[in-house]
Amino acid sequence: MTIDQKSLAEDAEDVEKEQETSPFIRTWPPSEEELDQLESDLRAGKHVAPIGQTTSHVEEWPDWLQQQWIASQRRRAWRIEHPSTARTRLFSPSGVLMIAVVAVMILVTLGVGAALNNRNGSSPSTSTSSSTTGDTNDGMSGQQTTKANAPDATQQYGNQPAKYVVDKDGAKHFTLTAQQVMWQPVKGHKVLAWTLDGTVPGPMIQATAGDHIRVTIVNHLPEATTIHWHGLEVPTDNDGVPPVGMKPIQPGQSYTYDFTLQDQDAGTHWYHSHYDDLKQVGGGMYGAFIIAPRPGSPQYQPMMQAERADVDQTMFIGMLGGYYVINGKSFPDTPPLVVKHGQTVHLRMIGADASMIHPMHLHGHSFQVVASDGHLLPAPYTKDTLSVAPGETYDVTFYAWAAPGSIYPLHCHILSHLMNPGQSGSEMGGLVELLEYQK
Ligand SMILES: [Cu+2]
Repeated sequence: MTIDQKSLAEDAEDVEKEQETSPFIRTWPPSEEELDQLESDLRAGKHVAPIGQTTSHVEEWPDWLQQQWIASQRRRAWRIEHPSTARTRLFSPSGVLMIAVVAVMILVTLGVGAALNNRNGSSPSTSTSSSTTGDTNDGMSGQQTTKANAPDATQQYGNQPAKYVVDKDGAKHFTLTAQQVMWQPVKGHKVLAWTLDGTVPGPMIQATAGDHIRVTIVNHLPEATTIHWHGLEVPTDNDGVPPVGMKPIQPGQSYTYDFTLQDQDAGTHWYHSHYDDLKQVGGGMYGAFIIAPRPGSPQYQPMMQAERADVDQTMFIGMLGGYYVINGKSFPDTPPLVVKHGQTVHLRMIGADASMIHPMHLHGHSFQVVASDGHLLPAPYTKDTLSVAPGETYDVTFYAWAAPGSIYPLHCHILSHLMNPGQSGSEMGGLVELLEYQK
């Protein structure tokens, strides 16, 4: 017996033992009684299992997820016990009811159509359906559905370089306005966005380690806000987390953050709201904070070398009003990454999603992961799929080897993230962007 076979046999024994001792479901499909017992135990907060004892219950799951899981197991058990064919479905009570409802609807529609035709005296093709506009958000994510008097966005794309003035003491002084706009993740579909300066993502702050930075946030939102400088070593009163260190910035007020960038802050970072986070960050209130290493600092030489590239793109990956978005846009409206054969490309991926990890996969190329959370890795590694978790940033580089005119997708590999609300089948949307080689 080789070591591998031995460990496999031991694993199988362990699993058997675990199944015997697990207080959870032992047979599949579970019986109604077992499901009832499990449900009442879960509701009573029992079964806080040692890690690894079972896969059927995770103690950290929130209530709603537990209930969802139980419901899914019930449905599954029911389907296994009651295998249905098209015939049984059609003649089941619900099937018969469905046929009756459809028949009534057809009759009513014909009746209304006929009445209208009689009134108009002609035009059998007159449509009686009221058209719905794709104007407002499809309501996939509850927090975005608030009707607001937000103006339409005046710019189509975010990530624009943030402008600054130099104060008398030499500080670079940026001013960003927090405001709501109606934003289009794809043409013709507007969602309410919480933004800085009216775009998703907000303006890109670019600076150099050692810079003295001031950022004035003017709050034109209907509620309070703050900005957190994600990944930067700033004093607690500038960290942007109420009630720790600072008070929230109330609507109509402004606040100026004031800090100096450290050498260890060099790299790809970002800023985002830290107030009513789900609504504000989930609504698009974030932007890039790109910090170049200070010449002469320990970070300078290695970082300039590792991240040197002909093409530099920042990609915020997240969700907005029910749409999966890269830089605030869903495919096919995500701007392409345009390269020339022979160039080197530097992608800065930033996980701006409120809850999901997105495994980003590049077709036809592998890339070097050179930095994470802004910091250079001791040894870069090669990947073609990189999971970007909420809050993380990654710097990856690759060589554009392919022939002029080539096109490759760069997309999330959770396939349900490649759809826009209302899409189905072969349509593609969501977290896809195209790597396009110039001809
Ligand atoms: Cu994804």
